[in-house]
Amino acid sequence: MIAGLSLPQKALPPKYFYDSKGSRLFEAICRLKEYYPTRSELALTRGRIGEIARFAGRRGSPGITLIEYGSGDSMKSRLLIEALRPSAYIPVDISEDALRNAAAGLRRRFPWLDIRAVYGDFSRPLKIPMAQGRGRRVVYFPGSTIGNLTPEDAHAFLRMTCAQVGPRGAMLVGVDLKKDANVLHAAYNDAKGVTAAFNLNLLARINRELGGDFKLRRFRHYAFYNAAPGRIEMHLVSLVPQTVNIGSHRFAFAPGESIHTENSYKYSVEGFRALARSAGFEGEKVWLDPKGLFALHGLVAA
Ligand code: SAH
Ligand code: AVI
Repeated sequence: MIAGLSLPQKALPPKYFYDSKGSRLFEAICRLKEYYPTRSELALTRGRIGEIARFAGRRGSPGITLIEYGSGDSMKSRLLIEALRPSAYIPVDISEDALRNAAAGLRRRFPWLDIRAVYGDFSRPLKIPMAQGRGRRVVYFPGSTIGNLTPEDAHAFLRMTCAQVGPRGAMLVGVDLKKDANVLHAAYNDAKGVTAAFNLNLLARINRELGGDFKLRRFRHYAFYNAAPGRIEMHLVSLVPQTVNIGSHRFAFAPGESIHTENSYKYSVEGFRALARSAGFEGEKVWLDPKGLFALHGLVAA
C-alpha cells in the first residue's frame, strides 16, 4: 500500500478489495441489473454445461482434480462440479471468510468431494496440495478475474497454469468481451452506488487494518472505459487538497488527483486466444452467452 501510494500516479492492487466486507460488496455487485458479467456467465454455463464438462473431462472419468483461482462464493463452480464429478476440488482465494464459507457450503452439498481450500495470493508462487498420481488436472478461472491483471501478468499467469495442468491438461477461463462503452460504463457506475462502496472500501480497509486516516467523503468513485488499452479503469479521486496518514507515512493529494485502484481488461475472442496461445495454450472451444456479452474459453495445454 505504501509503495503504491508513493507512485507518481498513485495505484493500489485490486486484490486488496477483498476483505470480508469487500467480498460481500462484490457479491452485491453481481446481483445488480447493470452488472451483466455474472448473469451472462451463469446463463452460458447453465446452458452449455454438458459440452463444457465433456471438454474438461468425461463425467466421472477417474480422478479429475479441479483447481479454481479466485473462487469467491464458488457459485459457478457448483454447476461444474455437478456436471464433471471431479475427485478433488481446490478453491484458491485471497478472501479468507468467503473461501471458508464457500468450502463449508460445498462440503454439505457434495459430501463425496475431497475439498482442499487454499487461502492465498495467486499472483505469487503458491503451494497447491495436489494428490499425486490422480487423473486430469483442470484449472477453472471464471468471472473475468483475468481481466484484472495486466496483459503481461495474465500471460505469466497463463504460463504458470499451463505448466500446472501439464500436456493436454485443460483450462476454462471466463473473459469479458469488448462491447459498447455505454454498457461498460453502466456496469461500473451502477445507480445504487454499490460499485462506489466497493471501491471506497479499499480506503476503509486501510483505515481498519493499517491505521490510516482516510476520510471517505473526501474521495469519489470514478470509472471509465479507456479504449486504447481496452480496459475499464477504476479510480478514487480526491475532492479537495488533503494529506492522509498511514502510520508514520504521509501522502499529499491535490484536488482531482486519483488513486488508480483497478483495471478490468476486455478482450475479443481472437485477442484472448492470441494471448493464451503465446502462453502455451491452444484455444479449442469458446462458448458465448445468448446476448454475446461474455466468453468462456476452453483451452488445452499444447
Ligand atoms: N469466481 C467468482 C468471484 C470473482 S471476484 C465469480 O466468478 O463470481 C474475484 C475473486 O478473486 C474474489 O473472490 C477475490 O477474493 C479473488 N482474488 C482476487 N485477486 C486474487 C489474488 N491475487 N489471489 C487470490 N484470489 C484473488
Ligand atoms: C472480479 N472482477 C472481474 C470484477 C470486474 O468486473 O473487473 C471486479 C469489479 N470491479 C468493479 N465491479 C466489479
